[in-house]
Order: sequence, then C-alpha cells, then structure tokens
Amino acid sequence: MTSPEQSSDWKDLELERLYLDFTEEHLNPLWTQLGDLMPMTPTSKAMPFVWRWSRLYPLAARAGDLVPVGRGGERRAIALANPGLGGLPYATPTLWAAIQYLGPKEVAPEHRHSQNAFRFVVEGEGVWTVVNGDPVAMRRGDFLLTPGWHFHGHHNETNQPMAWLDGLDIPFAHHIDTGFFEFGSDAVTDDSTPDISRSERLWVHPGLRPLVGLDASASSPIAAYRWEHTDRALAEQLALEDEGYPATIEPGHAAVRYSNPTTGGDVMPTIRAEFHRLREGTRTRTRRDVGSAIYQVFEGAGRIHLGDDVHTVHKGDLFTVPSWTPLSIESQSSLDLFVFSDAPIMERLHLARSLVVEGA
Ligand code: GTQ
Ligand code: FE2
Repeated sequence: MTSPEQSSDWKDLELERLYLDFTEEHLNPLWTQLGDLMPMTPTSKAMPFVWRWSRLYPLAARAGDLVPVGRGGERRAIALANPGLGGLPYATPTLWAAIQYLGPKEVAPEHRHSQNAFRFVVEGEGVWTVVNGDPVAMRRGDFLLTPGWHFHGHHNETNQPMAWLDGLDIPFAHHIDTGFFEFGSDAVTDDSTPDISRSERLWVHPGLRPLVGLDASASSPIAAYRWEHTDRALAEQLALEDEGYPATIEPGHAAVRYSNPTTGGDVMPTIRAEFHRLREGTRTRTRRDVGSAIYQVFEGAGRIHLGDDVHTVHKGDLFTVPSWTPLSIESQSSLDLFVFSDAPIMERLHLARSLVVEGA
C-alpha cells in the first residue's frame, strides 16, 4: 500500500515527465497558457505612448547630416518603436509610423512593395512624391497615398529640408508573410513639379466620377487629399452646428474620413485615415475600439486621456492607442488631429467592436 503522501509525490514526478515529453514532441498544453492566449478582453502588448515632435524633428535632422539617402537604405525614415513591442520598429502590432527626412535637393530612389503607405505633412513643403510616374506635391496638411505595388520615389526641389509622417502596414504584412519588394528607377521617372497631380486633375471634382474610372478599385485613385478641402469640410461642420444643423459627431467635434471615391470605403485595404477638429474646451466621450490607432496633433494643444494616464500634447506630437484602450480627447485650444488605424482589417474580418464608456 502507498500512503496518500507517496502517491502525490508519484503524481508530481509523472506530471514533470509529461511536460518534458510534451516539450520533446513540440507540443504545448493549452491549460498553462489560456489566460494570455484567450483573454476576456484584448490585452495588447503594445503600450499607449507619446512621441514629441520637439524631439523627433532634431533627431531626423541629425540623421539628415550623417546618413546618406539612396539605393540600399532607400529611405531616411525613423520608425516609432512601441516600448511594449520588444524594440521592433512597430508603432502598434499592425502599423508602422515613421518620420522621414529629405535634405535640400535630395532624391529617394523609386521602388515598390506590397505594403500600403501614405504620407501626412505636419509642416513644410518642397518635396514631390512620384507615384507610378505621377509627381505629387507635398504641402502642410496634405494626406498622400502610395497604395501597395505602386512605384514611388521622392525628390526635394528646394534648398530647405522637409520632414513628414509615413504610415504603412509593415508590421501586419510581416506577421502574415505577404511582403514583396522591387527596385525601380534610381532617380525619379518624372522630375517635373506641377502644383497638382494628374490623379487630382482626373479625380478631385466634388461628387463627380470620371467615366474612365467606373470600376471599383481596392485603393483610392486620389494621390493627394489637399488641406484646403479638409480644412473647409471641418470648418463647415462647425459652422452648421452653430446654425443648429446636425453636422458634428458630438458637440464641438467635427470629423471627416478620407475615402476611396470608387467604393465610398476606406482609402486603402488595411489603413483608415481621418481628420478631427475639436472646438476649444471640448471633451470627447471615452471610447474603446478593437484594433490600434496612431494620432498626430496637427495644430493646437490638448489633454489626452489614454488608458490610466493623461498626456498634454502639442503640434506634431504622436501617440499610439493600442486595441481596446480607453481614449478621450480634451482640447485646450481649437485642436486639429490626424489619425490612422487598422480599422479596415478589423471590419473586413468581422472583428470590429466599439464601446462608448458611459459617464466618463
Ligand atoms: O517612403 O517608400 O517609412 O518604403 C518605410 C518604408 C517609407 C517609403 C517608410 C518605405 C517608405
Ligand atoms: Fe516605399
């Protein structure tokens, strides 16, 4: 007869042996990892985090002095590395965000990749990005597209440097192994400097679609969404609100989404982009969303209630909102914000969820 004590010793030994044999056979029991793998609500490793423009820009300028741009490195882009993601150049689990810097008369050579990309300009001008041979001027407030597999190169025509925000779905493409890349021309295929692109001349006339472009396309054919249109749309929402018409998503909060005119949906298959304007002294409802987002302050100052913390942000500052993190934005002046997210992925896969937190 074994005593109860002896039998429990025997069981411990057997259990230890079982786990060793699991490891040997490359097996992993669910019961030791369930909490992390199947949480009650999303528990992102990404952290809410703020990067200051006042720190980013001088660092980019130093890189401009020391690091050549050209074939090989391809881009003088400095990626935001979320401190929760192990030092990888990922702003969130799905999205890349970088500050790219091009010195006077510099040229970034052409290439293409399956990853979708955009540029957003918080200050400066003088660079043309050439997208599939179409030169597109970059100016403050403009939102510019480089959808997947479009050739693109950038050239600075001025004697001033220029820096801007790049957003791409690089981390998502890396997780799911969908990356393809090809080099293009060493210079840019068209170094002319038109005020507006051929794409805009064809596509940007309110409510009008060219009959040569009636097929739905996966990404928007509009190469540049200009600040004058964004600004006017937001100003009109607030003016209409003043006149008593319902035009804002909540009091004092105007917002637009950049859209693909061939579908009415998001500009690219993996990336949503929007622009928000809060009147001075407005606080948005606290909300949580599945998926991750990155904001950049375009103008003004505000207090960002993000997770358990509050951050004061100014022009150019960037912050990440990991999946399901509570977010409320409070304006201390009129506050303009650019934001991009992976919402199209979540919606297409029927994974999108939102919650407006009552009473917050
Ligand atoms: O401008 O082509 O920030 O390919 C990362 C990858 C920018 C670009 C980035 C890129 C680019
Ligand atoms: Fe690129």
